Amino acid sequence: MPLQIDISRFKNLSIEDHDDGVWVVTLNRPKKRNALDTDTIEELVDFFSTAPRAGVRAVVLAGSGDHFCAGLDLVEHHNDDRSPADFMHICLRWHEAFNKMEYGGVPIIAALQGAVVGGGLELASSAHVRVMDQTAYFALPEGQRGLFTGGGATIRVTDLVGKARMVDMMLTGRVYQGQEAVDLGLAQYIVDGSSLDYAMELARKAAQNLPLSNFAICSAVSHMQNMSAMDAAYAESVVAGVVNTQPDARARLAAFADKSAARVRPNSE
Ligand code: 1HE
Repeated sequence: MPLQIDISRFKNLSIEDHDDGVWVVTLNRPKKRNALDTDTIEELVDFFSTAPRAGVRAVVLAGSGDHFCAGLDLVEHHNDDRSPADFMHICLRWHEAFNKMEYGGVPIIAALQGAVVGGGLELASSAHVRVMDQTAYFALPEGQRGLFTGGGATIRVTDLVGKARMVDMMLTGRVYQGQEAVDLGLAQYIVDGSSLDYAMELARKAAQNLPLSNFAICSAVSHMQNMSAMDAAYAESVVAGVVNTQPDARARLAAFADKSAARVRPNSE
């Protein structure tokens, strides 16, 4: 029996369940540019801890208003006047949420617009696919604010753009946008229209894959990046042993064998 997600308990996230197994999770504090306060992080932990066991087949992660996310709630941080230990524990909760996303096994497609900055970029980089519209821009303003990244940018943003660009972004506040952001790997898609619409399209596509295949894609690849090549090859064999012999795949393989399944073709002009 899958777990139920009680959407009434979410306040800073608005959550919609679509019939096709795609859920839309929207940061819902547009007046604060969706800045990440402690309650929002707890709600992300809650949702993404439950989603893999609740039959969620794909998630679109969005931000309401003109900006995806302005990062750490700087006003809350200022008002709370936190101790080093307090803030360490806050960062650990961010990691809990973002690790649940990256390693949870449910495909997450982020729909980006406007500012994707600081902790907002850390959040976006925990998704598996990022779609940006023409307004989206990426930056790490931590250096200018007298701060340092605490939500995984040193790991995930560095993975996306490389160490030298990550350090430059932090030192100089450099902003990336448009096609250049895609070329660097900050997003995989840029669209002229709505990033949300395109993210939905991609999520619906991913949701048609078998859940066990998606689980492997959206957890094993990340785990294997943390392993030695020898261990990753071993782990890949074990995962493939389980996934590639799943009974649910037999109908898909039969359709290929009897030539009724779609073939892989180049994109038409
Ligand atoms: C906020 C935040 C926030 C806006 N925390 N309240 N992140 C940053 O350094 C980015 C800070 N934000 C901005 O640069 C701008 O707000 C935006 C470019 C995102 C949007 O600009 P704009 O002109 O549309 O909005 P605004 O007038 O600056 O802000 C509107 C309101 O949102 C205002 O609140 P109000 O009550 O006065 O109306 C702002 O205070 C509020 N707001 N951003 C709190 N970030 C685990 S470590 C992670 C470390 C980091 O993430 S550092 C990067 C922080």
